[in-house]
Amino acid sequence: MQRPLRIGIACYPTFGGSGTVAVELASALVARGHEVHIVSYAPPVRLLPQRGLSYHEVNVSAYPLFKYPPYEMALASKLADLTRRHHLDILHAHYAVPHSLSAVLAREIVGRDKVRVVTTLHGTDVTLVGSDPAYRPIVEYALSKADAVTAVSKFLRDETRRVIQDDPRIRAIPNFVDSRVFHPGARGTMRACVAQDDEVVLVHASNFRAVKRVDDVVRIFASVRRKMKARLVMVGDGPERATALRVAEELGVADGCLFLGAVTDVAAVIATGDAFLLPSAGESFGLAALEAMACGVPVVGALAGGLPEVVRDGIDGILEPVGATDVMAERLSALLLDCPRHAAARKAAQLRATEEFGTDSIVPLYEAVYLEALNAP
Ligand code: GMT
Repeated sequence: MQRPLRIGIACYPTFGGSGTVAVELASALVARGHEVHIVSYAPPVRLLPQRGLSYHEVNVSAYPLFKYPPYEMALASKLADLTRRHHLDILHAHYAVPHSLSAVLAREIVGRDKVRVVTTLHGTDVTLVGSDPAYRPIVEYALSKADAVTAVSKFLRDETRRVIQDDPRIRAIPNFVDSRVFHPGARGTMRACVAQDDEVVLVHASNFRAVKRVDDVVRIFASVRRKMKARLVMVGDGPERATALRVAEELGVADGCLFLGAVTDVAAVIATGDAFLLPSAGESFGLAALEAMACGVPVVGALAGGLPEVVRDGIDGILEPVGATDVMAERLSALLLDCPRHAAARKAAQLRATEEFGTDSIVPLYEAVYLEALNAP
């Protein structure tokens, strides 16, 4: 890096996904000497105190006329104000809707000679929300006006080029994992709290939206449990939690399911797993799967979206078509009963996560994008 940069990051504060990537990136950038300002409507869940990293809250004023308070305008004003006060070089928007538009507006307010805009696409901001006619024109506009656009997988890059705009500037930068936090050593601390010694532990972590197919998670667990003593640990919460509970009761396995909600030490819980289940209908990347792999936990998932760019079928996990829960469970049971093969999958998962998706390999790619955006005509 030529010189330390001053970077504003706009993101969602919620559990998992794009907010996590934004915060982890901010922390890694600060560790590399940059100054980072995170902007959101609430403190992001994984944000920890760190010198050089500050948090700024967007306040959306209520007014009787506003049925829909204009958050994107308040965010744009905040970003413009921060750019002026802290002489920001880069505004980095995570998740296109509405952050990319707000960042472009802020740049228009302060001038392109002062700050440049980078947008990182995370998934449904393209595949679902971004392609909705209600938002599509604005996403297309904001992306075309950004100085650089990245997507978290090749799948999402190609999907954006297919669905939103065929812009060759869009490049893939995969998500990354901090192996000081997610590592196999975290396993010992919580394993005894979630299961007995002779039980196999299957873990799932998500925001329990329909796309995660949490009912499939329970189905896989129920099939595995017919062959061995097992426990299912469910991390997170969301709209499909009741569905997962209902299916568990219907299949007679509710007593083996542990719904933990939003835990603070995600790494310690994920590391208790003998396998991680992520049979989503589509994942642009699957950050939770990568975090599990870094903990030495093989992944069982669906052959969809960007997950095959992370998990290698038959090496560090099992990938089958969406909804093929019987085959997933059959292959997983065979793996769990074959100790040497399971140990090899654990090792392969951990090596892949740390060697291919480590913080030190990926964060410089973002620094290069920042430089390119700054040097663009
Ligand atoms: O696109 C979403 O569903 C939201 C986003 C989030 O903020 O949770 O998740 C996406 O971004 C993650 C981080 O880049 C990816 O690991 C997830 O695969 C992706 N989710 C989906 O594509 C469903």
